Amino acid sequence: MTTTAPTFPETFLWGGAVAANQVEGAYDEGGKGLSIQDVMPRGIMAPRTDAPTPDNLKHEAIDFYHRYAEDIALLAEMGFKVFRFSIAWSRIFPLGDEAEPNEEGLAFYDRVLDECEKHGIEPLVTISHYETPLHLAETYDGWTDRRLIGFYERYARTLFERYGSRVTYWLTFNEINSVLHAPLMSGGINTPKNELSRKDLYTAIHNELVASAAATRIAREVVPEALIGCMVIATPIYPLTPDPRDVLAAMKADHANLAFSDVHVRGVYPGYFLRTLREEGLELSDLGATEEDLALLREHTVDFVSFSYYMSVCETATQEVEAGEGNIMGGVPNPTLEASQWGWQIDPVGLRVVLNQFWDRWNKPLFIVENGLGARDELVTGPDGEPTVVDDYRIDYLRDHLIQVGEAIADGVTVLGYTTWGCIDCVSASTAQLSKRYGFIYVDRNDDGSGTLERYRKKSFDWYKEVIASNGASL
Ligand code: BGP
Repeated sequence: MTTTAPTFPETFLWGGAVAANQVEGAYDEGGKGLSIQDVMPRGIMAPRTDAPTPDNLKHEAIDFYHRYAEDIALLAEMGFKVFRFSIAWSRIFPLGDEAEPNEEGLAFYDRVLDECEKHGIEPLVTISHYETPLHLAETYDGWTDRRLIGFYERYARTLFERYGSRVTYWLTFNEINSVLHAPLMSGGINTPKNELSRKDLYTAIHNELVASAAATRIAREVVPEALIGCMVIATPIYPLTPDPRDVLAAMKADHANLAFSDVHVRGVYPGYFLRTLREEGLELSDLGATEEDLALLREHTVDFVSFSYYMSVCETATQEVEAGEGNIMGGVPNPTLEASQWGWQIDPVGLRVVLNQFWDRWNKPLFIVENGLGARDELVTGPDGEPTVVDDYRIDYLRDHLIQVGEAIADGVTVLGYTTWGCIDCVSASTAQLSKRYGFIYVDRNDDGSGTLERYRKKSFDWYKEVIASNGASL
């Protein structure tokens, strides 16, 4: 097998990604309401708290709310072409269901966009990234209630009207398929996972998909030049053995994820999804799906498919194997792969596999909007006397994955761009800690909340700068 040097299109969008709740802090400033993240101090797997508690690192996070200009300047120094960030719904509509937006919240993102424009960085905006207003979780049980569709429509319209002339790329929901595994974080569903009925879970999925299509319809009307993308967790699921029963188990697990983009892209619920519903004793009508909903899904499909990629997993129907560590997707470990310090199995080739699978399946441009290595970094003094991190492990991870992106492009896949996750260190979604770091930029803040919040360039900072400057040739 020959491997050619990767070639990226001239228009390739190189950059990085963050989410509001993981970087902004200022959780009660500027008229912001509480979001579900403000009562999730211990991450996805732990139960929520009754009210905000002082140990919640997201309350200050890395203080991007006050330091955004300095941070975006650092991203610009690396040559970023694109910066993915999310808008905190509860900054714009503090409760989520009120009639009028909060001007102070809107003005903050104007300022963020000003900085992006100053540096010629294209914004890529996630409308909802695990930040459902807490009031919607507590009063409506999140997306299980279809009234959220209307609240989301109002929110999305407000964003398109305010920022539409400045933002081309929009994502409706971050990792929409994660609602299967993390209903509170992903779907603002307050009912604990073990008490949530399948009917309510599938209703929430339907409501989110309809809301996404509704936002797409509004974008077509308000900003016809906008490009709307869906966003899913992409995890290749391999059969653990060649036994056809394992192959089938892997296919079924894959279907659970593919269903979301099948609806976003093709506009109809796939047969295998309807079968899953039937096996649960449900029909689409039990989820409250109306003829109007189905027409909306059909008529307002997305322009591109975006995804996060961190790992692959295996499935088996024939063996007793313990589930993999640390990831929300389930599956069992692949005996051929190494794992990160948090048990996420590292599989660069899987990225090429998934890019090909998605391209063949949907024929829509793809955007890799998250990829990276969470690691414990050690701050040392660099040759210039400045603190730094010698993160060769991160460079290796990113290089290996980018080479596979190049391979997929050579396979004929259209890839719009690549934004690494947590381009600046931020609070981790799964652990709610700062010690799981992904950035090119180190932020001096520790899990106990101590630290100066100073920013330092890691070794990977200069490496990525060179990758961007050479349009991938330096890989
Ligand atoms: C994705 C989320 C991000 C981000 C990333 C890394 O699932 O969209 O918000 O946090 O994973 O995960 P973690 O922070 O748990 O390492």
